[in-house]
Amino acid sequence: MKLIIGDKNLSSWSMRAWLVAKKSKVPFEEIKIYLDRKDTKSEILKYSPSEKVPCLIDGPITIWDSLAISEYLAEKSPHLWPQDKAQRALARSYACEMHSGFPSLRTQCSMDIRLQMQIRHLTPSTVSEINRILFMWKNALSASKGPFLFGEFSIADAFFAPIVMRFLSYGIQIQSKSALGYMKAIQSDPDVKLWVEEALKEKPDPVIFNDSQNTSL
Ligand SMILES: N[C@@H](CCC(=O)N[C@@H](CS)C(=O)NCC(=O)O)C(=O)O
Repeated sequence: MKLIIGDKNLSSWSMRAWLVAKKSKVPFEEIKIYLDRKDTKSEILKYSPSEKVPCLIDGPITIWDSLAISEYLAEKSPHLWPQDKAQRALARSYACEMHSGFPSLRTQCSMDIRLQMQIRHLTPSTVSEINRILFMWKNALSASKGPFLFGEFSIADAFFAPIVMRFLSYGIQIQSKSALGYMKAIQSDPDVKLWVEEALKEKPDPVIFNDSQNTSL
């Protein structure tokens, strides 16, 4: 299998699929395409018809979108979802809500693992999305007793791992004890650690500004 991903520092959807692939225990080759460069789109298009990463290639099968990739891998490695039917349904709801939701948080606090700051202003919709996430985490963790949302690491945790990265980068003040414990568990996971280590090693391209009007890359 080949997994096509974006920068480890920036690509939250790649991080989700990559964590699921690691936890699946199915060996894979990783192909990294740096985002926001002149040739990003054409490079991604060599593999992914959606022009987005992540994309998984398994022989003749191409799967794009982090959730589709996760479900594909869960067919090979059923331990990626909880065993219990009701828990599995709940874990899927968590992952799907993450996949389709939280637009304000994703826009205002995009993943940037190298970034360390204290954000001064959060929009009301970002605040309410953060509170929703904390409420979801509290409910799952109080039922499972942790360390992960449904006990063992599942696809739901892979989907929330980039949220933990954002909370850390933007200095989001979390008071919930269970959320702090969960964030520690995510940070201490060996695969998350490896992703973060590799993100820290990436060298961003310097951005050169100029005074011609309306030029981008
Ligand atoms: N819904 C998609 C979103 C994928 C996505 O937006 N990927 C971004 C990187 S995190 C991308 O490929 N951007 C490249 C571009 O827009 O040029 C998923 O879950 O995989």
